[in-house]
Amino acid sequence: AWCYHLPSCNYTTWPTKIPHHCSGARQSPVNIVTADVQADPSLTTFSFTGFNDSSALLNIKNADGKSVMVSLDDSKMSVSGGGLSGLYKSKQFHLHWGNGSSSAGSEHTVNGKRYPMELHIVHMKSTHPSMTVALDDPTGLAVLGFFIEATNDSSTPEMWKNLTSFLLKISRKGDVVDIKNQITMDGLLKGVNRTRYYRYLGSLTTPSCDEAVVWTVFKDPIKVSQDLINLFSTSVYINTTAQPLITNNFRGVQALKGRVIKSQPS
Ligand code: BO1
Ligand code: ZN
Repeated sequence: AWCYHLPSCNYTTWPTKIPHHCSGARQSPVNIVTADVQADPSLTTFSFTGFNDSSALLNIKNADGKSVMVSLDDSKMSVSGGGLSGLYKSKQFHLHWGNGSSSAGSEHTVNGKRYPMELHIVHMKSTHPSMTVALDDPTGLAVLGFFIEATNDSSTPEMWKNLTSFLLKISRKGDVVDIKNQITMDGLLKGVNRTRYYRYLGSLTTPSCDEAVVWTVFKDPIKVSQDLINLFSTSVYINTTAQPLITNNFRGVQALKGRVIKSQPS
């Protein structure tokens, strides 16, 4: 088993314990060095379908004591454009965060800067019959990553209060709560410029680290109040409430190994 909180099972051990994938040539996350990013005119704007549909967010779960995950209705939510080939259906989103006292919780970094949190919306290429098949395709998944930056309450999108109000109900591993018709993806992404992003080919950031992900990391962060950010590191546990809280559930940055990160021409 792997973990985030113990040296004996954290991400520094994954490459040896899970050698098939976690030590490959296109691992994620990475540090984005903005001076090395290359312009790519094929990186057009995205089309987002169902991001305004509150019935597309099904439930919120303490996902295996590793993260908080919202399941998405892939018959209602999808993305296309953005330099992706074809349609990718939305499966789930989840979050990565720190330990509350430090402001470091994101997986990707920009010029070495780590944000307090990162949100990942996981998509699967619509032509694939299953996740197993998609994970064998170098572009089978598209993950949209959004940094979360701490701000004062007044600019926090209202929808983050709705989302975080469920955290105390999913304290224990496996806990799940229905959230249908209460939250929209657009509401959580309110105020974020979704036209400027980084693009590179990478992997899942957790075991089995499959190298099947077209990564999009948006430049503009979501602004969420520090109080609401702190609820993640103080509400959800790795197992029961007698065990540690889920904190610092991010992987360290991986070597680019010759990869080039792209962005739109300015
Ligand atoms: S991430 O976005 O790179 N942090 C990431 C990490 C792990 C997964 C997805 C995204 N795991 C996969 C599971 C599949 C599952 C799929 C969608 O997520 O390996 O079994 O179907 O939920
Ligand atoms: Zn993730």
